Amino acid sequence: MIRRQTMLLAQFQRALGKRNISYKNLLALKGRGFFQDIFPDTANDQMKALFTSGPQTIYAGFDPTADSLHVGNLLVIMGLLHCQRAGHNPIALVGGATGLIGDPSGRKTERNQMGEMEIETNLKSIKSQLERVFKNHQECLWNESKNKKHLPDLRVVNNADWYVNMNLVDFIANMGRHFRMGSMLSRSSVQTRLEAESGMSFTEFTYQIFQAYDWLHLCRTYDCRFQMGGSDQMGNLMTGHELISRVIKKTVYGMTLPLVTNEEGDKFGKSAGNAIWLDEEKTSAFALYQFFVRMPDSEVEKLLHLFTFIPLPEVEQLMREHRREPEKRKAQTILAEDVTLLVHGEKGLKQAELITDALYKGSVDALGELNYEEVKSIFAGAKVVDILAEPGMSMLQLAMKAQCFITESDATRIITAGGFYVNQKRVQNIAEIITAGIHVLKNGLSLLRVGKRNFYIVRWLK
Ligand code: YSA
Repeated sequence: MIRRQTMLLAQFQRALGKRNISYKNLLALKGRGFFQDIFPDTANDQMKALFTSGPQTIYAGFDPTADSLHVGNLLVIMGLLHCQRAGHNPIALVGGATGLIGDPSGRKTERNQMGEMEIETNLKSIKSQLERVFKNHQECLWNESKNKKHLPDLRVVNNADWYVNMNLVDFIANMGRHFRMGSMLSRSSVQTRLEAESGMSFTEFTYQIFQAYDWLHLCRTYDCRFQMGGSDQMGNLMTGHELISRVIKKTVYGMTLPLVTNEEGDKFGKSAGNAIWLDEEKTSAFALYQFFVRMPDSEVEKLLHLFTFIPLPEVEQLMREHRREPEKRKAQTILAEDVTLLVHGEKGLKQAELITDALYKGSVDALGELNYEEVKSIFAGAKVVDILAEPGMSMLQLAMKAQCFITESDATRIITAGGFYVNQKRVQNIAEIITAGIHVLKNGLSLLRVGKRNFYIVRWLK
């Protein structure tokens, strides 16, 4: 019930455009806990002047090391979305070239080399995920008429495009001389690896050169003076800053975001156990929703700041309400709704809510809205039985036909004792007649349960 209410509230707020907070001066995002570091150190005033003088171009990069982005990457996407909301031009770079090299940042060992085919497949999915999230954001979390502002387009670029025809000798001869060995060796990504037993390959050592040159290329092509990335990207950003100041004498600015971690301090990412992916096939809308609904109270305020566009005073109000009745998980529910909307759109959120209702609220309506495949995937391990619909069938007959019990006396004893459920509702009368609409769902299925977790899916044949 509470979720229904918060859903209505959320829809109402969205309709009003209340969540349409936007920060023209992106530095104001500091108030939401967005930036870990901004450099150069002296940049605040210059950056503010640029942000408020007109549209700027900001980029962040994603390497195709897996076939999907994950919730950790979503923070960087949130950063780009804030840029877009403020009227700046976001660029998402996908690393067709850098993916082949492998970023050593934040890693203790060298990555296994990836094949070009694998990279190609991963690039495609990452690109379409980025586009989907930006589309969902525009459709579900941005109110154009209220803001009287059209969102600038997202530009997706692939760095393989500018390396593919590049001549190696020219590159080393012309660009190589601008990179200083001292600076490159001082990066913590390099230091950590040089100290480790396995050391560092030359390939990995060159990674920062490519990320730096990308920025130079984007700066020349799109006047892109800002780069964002997680805090593990700091060294790569600094190499870019140094290169650009040497080659085109322009000041560029780096913004790093804190690495989001769980309560135990493990980074949200693909290696931390149960990764939460943005790809629906790998993490369903329901699983993503539940991941955020289950967030501990200690994390939820921080995540509302980072992963929603709810204005800070509203977050405070929400947290006050939440602290009065924490058991209702109102703050977590709103967080889960907004993230699910962003990643999977209205349809995904509806689906996640229906499944939640079906599972935890015993809602017959919700169960009936799901198709057979969905019911089967939620109640994985349930036995599926096909039963011919015959008028006047009793509960006992149904239970026996579905093979829920071995003998009729077992069935009678367990059903009357309250251990039998049809569509998540307890049934104790063995003589009750099976009735469409009550026992047979809109989707032509019935879900039977014996005890806590023995599920049976009945497909009614006509
Ligand atoms: C960037 C710029 C270029 O010109 C070329 C390539 C790149 C990609 C970059 N070197 C990289 O490897 N990024 S990544 O694919 O590992 O991650 C994408 C972004 O998500 C990075 O900014 C990373 O810091 C961020 N990220 C990953 N897990 C995170 C996180 N941010 C916050 N919290 C987490 N848990």
